[in-house]
Amino acid sequence: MMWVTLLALFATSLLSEMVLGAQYDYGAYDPRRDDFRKGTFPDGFIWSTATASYQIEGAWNVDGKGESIWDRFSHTPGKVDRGDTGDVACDSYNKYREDVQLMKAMGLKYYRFSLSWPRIFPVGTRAGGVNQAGVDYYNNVIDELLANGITPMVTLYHWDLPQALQDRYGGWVNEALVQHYRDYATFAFQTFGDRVKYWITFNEPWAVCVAGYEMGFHAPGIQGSGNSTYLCGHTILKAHASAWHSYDQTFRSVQGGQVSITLSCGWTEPFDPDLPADVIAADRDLQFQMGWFAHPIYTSQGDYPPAMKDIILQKSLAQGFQESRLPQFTAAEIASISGTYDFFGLNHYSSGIAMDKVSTGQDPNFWTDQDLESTVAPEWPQAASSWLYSVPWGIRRLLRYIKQNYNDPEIYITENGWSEEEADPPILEDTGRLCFYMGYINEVLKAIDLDGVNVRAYTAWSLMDNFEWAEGYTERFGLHSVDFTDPNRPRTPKQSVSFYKDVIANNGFPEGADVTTMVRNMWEECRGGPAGWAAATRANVGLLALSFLVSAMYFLNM
Ligand code: GBH
Repeated sequence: MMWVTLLALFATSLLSEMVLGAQYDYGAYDPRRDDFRKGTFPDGFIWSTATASYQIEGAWNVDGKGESIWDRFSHTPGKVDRGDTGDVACDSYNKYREDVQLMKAMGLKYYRFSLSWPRIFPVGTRAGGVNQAGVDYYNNVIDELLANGITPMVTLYHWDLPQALQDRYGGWVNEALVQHYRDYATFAFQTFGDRVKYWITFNEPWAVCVAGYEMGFHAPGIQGSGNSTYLCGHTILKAHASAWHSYDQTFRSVQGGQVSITLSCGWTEPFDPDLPADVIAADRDLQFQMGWFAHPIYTSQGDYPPAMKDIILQKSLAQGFQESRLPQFTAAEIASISGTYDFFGLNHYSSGIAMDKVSTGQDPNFWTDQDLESTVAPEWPQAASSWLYSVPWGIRRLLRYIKQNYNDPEIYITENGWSEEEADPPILEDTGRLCFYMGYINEVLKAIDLDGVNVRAYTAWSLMDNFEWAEGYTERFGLHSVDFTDPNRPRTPKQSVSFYKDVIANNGFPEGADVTTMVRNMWEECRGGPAGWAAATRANVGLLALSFLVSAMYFLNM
């Protein structure tokens, strides 16, 4: 009798260890999914913040800079909220030394920023001439960073195309941009590559093509009907690969740097995980967001994802087109794009839920091509941005997906962040952002420790409030607040600065350090109660002790 009881107890304890132990099952109802995890990040982990040229520099028409499509777009009435522009923005063209001190005060050793193409080539082409003042500016920024112990990570294209290239070619739908982009990238490698070792060719081609060439709410403001979006993506993939090869052939052996692209992707859960059609729809959503660019670059078979090729072909034929609206690569192009990476640059913010829904309309576009409907969970906290929800566990699932589908690359998280509304006085106690960062960074730690994902860098968007594209200055993503009504554009740290500073100093969440106390208190506040790490630790220790006791009794034949 005793034996039966003991065996039953043993089995129960084994079972509870399996369920509650180190292994996470990703089940939506896993009660430990959101537990806090203590621990530090791998040695040499990169902590960074990011900005982009048009969003911070200002000085849109000084010292020989050419006009960009964002200058043109923001100067066109009705395109940007309230008519805001990046004419002055954070005035970082003049205040970059101060920006570097903000980073230094946070203990940051890396900074991701972008070059304005028309500040360097005013009309977009090498033949059209180099603007030396623009080159000097970026030399100064890079030198200032290095003098302060901060490593630059440079994005070559964060959306501010020279307007001249838009006028002459129609922008990214035109193949001619491949060579002009290669010339620009090559010039940047040549000029700055002695000091810059991390290059990102494009920031978020999805946004460039969907917001710029399909929806039209970003520059150049084109409302496409069917294939301008895919043509844009096609050109960008070729331009990226061409620049990567330029670096690989000419500069890599001398400069020893790395070149990749940054893709944006939210995580997508199936609406009904038991319905195969929804599971496939959720994956299709990821294919249209990320696979579109990741599959050609990060898989050895290359080319667009089969799911995308199939569905767009089928829709195109049904709509009376002779061939797919998704352009085709030649075998040589597929081969020359595949493998053009040194790491996986990821911008991740939010999550969604997708269900399968066949769209019957004949209207050919990027959305009807996907046959899905998206929603969010009612309990997800929402930021000031309409598309942004806090779903910390989403980043862990996405990281694992990238590991599994794209060749286990080194992943550099190149953006992650949270917005609050513009307010007077500005919101400096930005608890929402602090909680967002804490939750997401903690899930990145789980991805590394528990799922073996090779994450090398985390980058907070953004160093400071800046020009938030079509939303102007109405949405604030900064760790620092910027007063855009003051000609001096003063910067003030928000509460999240002290949190991020502690995380950087401690390389994560080690036990015993000061950050632990702060994190513990804030974690409970963020989760609305002490359900987090303390309780979980107690439960764990209790279960472990019980299982030891039972096993010991069993082996001692008691
Ligand atoms: C980043 O993109 C940008 O790189 C950065 O410049 C920007 O300031 C930051 O985000 C904050 O917005 O089509 O309406 O559903 C963010 C990722 C992905 C956000 C696409 C908007 C879709 C909006 N973006 N997303 S919508």
